[in-house]
Amino acid sequence: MRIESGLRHALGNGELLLHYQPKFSIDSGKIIGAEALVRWRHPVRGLVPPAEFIPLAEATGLVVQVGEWVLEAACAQAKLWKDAGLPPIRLAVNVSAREFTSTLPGRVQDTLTRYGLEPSWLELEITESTLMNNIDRVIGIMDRITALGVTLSLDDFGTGYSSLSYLKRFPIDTLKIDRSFTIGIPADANDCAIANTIISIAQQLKHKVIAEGVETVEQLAFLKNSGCDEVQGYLFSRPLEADAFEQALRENW
Ligand code: G
Ligand code: G
Ligand code: MN
Ligand code: NA
Repeated sequence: MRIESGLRHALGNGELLLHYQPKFSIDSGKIIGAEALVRWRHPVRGLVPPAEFIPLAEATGLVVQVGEWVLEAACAQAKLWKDAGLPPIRLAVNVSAREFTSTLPGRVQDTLTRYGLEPSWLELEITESTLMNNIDRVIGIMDRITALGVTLSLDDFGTGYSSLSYLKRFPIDTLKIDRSFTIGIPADANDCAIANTIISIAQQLKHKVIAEGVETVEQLAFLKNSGCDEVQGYLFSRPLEADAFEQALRENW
């Protein structure tokens, strides 16, 4: 309860901020995008990671307001980078199941318009829990979002309920291999098999595939050999403050 009222206060009080974790093309080694990750700069507790407040925000519904703030902040930042002449990248925003409603496409369009931002700058990462709602409704919202030119990626793929028969109907651009699978590469034969299977599904459905949580050169070598397109993880970069990300982008694009 205290954390809930604290979070409500944080929203109005400018205590949330975004960090940006770069995403890299395996082929070129260049930064091709970033994932925006929210943090809460708490006056007493310091920098609170999302794992400590997003689940609560999801349970209380506050995640809708958090999500509104995140989309706004991410687009504002992308606009600053664009105006600074930085190379165009795709900035990914995590969207909770509770935010994935019929009002989302309009809000996305409105935000892009207000910032004068091309839709190619924005990606939404949705999780499998989003897909557990009425599937035709979800696909309708997805279609409206992709019609704007904004791409969708499927986060935490393979960790939850995912029906392969629906997967082919989703207008998604990218599948994300969850960190819980990446972690076992190359020692765990099951994790290797799962990663290879996800890559194969992505290729056959004409989606891109990114592995998250890449921490070792052995993982990178395996993923490259398996045909994975993109990587994200501590081997390359932790989530960075905006200035540090901008610096990384200038150096490695
Ligand atoms: O940055 P960190 O690894 O602590 O993030 C933990 C999790 O919190 C992420 O896996 C992500 O799913 C979630 N998360 C981070 N930022 C956001 C956000 O802006 N919105 C939502 N809904 N979830 C987020
Ligand atoms: O749930 P989601 O995948 O959106 O969140 C990504 C989270 O994973 C972020 O909080 C980020 O800080 C964390 N993360 C990113 N890369 C790595 C990594 O290579 N190793 C570990 N252990 N965590 C990572
Ligand atoms: Mn994510
Ligand atoms: Na994930």
